[in-house]
Amino acid sequence: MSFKPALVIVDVQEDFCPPKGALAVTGGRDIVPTINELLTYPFALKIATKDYHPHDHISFASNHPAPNNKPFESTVTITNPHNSEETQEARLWPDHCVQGTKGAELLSELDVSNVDHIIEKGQDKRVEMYSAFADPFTSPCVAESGLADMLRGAGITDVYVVGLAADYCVKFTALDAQKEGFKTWVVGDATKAVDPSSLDEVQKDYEKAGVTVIGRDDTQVQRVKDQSQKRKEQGAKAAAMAGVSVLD
Ligand code: VGL
Ligand code: ZN
Repeated sequence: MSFKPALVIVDVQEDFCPPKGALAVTGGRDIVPTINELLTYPFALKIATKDYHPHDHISFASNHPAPNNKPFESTVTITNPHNSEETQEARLWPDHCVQGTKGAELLSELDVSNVDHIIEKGQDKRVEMYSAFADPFTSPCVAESGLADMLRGAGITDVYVVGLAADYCVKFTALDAQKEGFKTWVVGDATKAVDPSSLDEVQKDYEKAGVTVIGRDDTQVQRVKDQSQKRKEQGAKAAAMAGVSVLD
């Protein structure tokens, strides 16, 4: 059975982290050593995503009139710009991850030298986009990132998701990855939530969808680590059968 894993690192950006992030998630910075360790493993593809909003983005409380514009509290109804019948209730946030600002940058301690691609999302001011694949509208979808094609093009079978925040962008990215046909694993130790008390609900959503939460020492992570060794052994075996010798 083929196994070709990808690592997707969601929104490990300054604005989602203490001490200065506009939408800081408690402990957000603490997951970086674990992610950097995962980045040294032989994933076939390593992708980092960035929430990357224009200043007039619909999810910013500052872009809505009082009194229904309290960050973290108020919600608004967003209508599909291509279909007035399709609507979605979305939470309002402080301004965050504005294109070109310090807050939108990936954490400097994240080892981006091991990342193959960076995907930006949330650029369309008309829609919220937690998932790194697409906005939540379906008839039709408004904004797609190209992530699904990138993963499929590389022959990926399994997607490992880490990053911020566990209850928003990580959750919707993992659910979409599974929906797109990839066996999806969330490395729980390498995520932090905006609201940790919501994680039981997130777990239920994952169970319904077939997404599995694992620890960093899980056998499924070990399986990724073992890849390079196995590939080498297979290569040596194939070469031996073909009658050639391989120098390591
Ligand atoms: C996120 C809230 C707003 C996230 C992005 O990355 O989880 N949360 N925008
Ligand atoms: Zn956002």
